Amino acid sequence: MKPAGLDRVRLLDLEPTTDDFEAQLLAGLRRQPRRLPCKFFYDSVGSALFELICETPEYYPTRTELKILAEHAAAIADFAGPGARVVELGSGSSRKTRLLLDALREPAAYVPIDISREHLLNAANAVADEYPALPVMAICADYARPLSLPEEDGTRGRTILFFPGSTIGNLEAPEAVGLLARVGQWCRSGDRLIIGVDLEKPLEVVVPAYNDKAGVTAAFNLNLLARANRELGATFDLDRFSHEAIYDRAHQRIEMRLISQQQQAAEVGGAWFAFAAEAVITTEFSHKYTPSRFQQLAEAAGWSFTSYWTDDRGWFGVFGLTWSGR
Ligand code: AVJ
Repeated sequence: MKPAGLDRVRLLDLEPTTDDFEAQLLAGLRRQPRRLPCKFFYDSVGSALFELICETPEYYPTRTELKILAEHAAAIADFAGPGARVVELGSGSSRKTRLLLDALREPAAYVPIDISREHLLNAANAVADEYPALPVMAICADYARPLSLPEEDGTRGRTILFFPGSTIGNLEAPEAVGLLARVGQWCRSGDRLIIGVDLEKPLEVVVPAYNDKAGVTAAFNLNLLARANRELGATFDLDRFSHEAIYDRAHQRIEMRLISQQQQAAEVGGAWFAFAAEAVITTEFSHKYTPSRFQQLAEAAGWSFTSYWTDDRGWFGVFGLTWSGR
């Protein structure tokens, strides 16, 4: 049986491909230091593991951001204005979106964009079910690559880019500026960006968030190699790599790594890679900003600072930005 609402979700599938995974995995293993792009975490296993990370007691960002969105929903909706078309980057489970949609006045459409097709469709269908009057157009794509949005139809309010989760923190500053400038191209002057950003805070809070006791983050990290084995026939021995997450003070970021526990080799796409004992593969950066450093970054991309919402402890920031670039 088809889930209700399935007919109402239009899918634009730009097929973020697996050859992309193979090519980028090979390139990342060939360079020194070795580094793999974190977007490949999110196959269906990885997306499910990420949802579990959000439930761990240590991982504060999701629940802190949800609280901010719930508490300031009315102000955020005012900032968005009536008749908004909500375009979400990396929509995941769309849980945060509901808080926004509930507060908005007559949203014109919901356009979730995600790299993980199954996850995207499930979330888009659930939203379509719950908001019967809302047109939903799901886009399966890697938004880190050039992408033009389908034309919207006629009369509407603003385009609201919704980018929660502090995913922007996974990029290094120049790439982050590039992405925010690029998505600005979807906007007219006066359109909005509502973006969640994880902030600097005591390391006793940050570091455990990436080293949860139950080992969910470790499983999420190792899934990158497991995925390579599943999809590309790679031969990583998952028992001989371990998860590590350290805080790099010089760069104000968490760095997640996979560490080879012994000397070993693995085959990927016909090529062999040798790993010394303790060899490091960096798999993710997660930058922590101060509000003013993030504001500068957004302004460098053509967004002007309009509003800011945070929690009691100032752990996480939701920025309301206005497109002023061209
Ligand atoms: C949701 C991508 C921002 O960097 O905190 C969670 C991903 N990695 N635990 C983050 C993640 C390890 C997360 N982002």
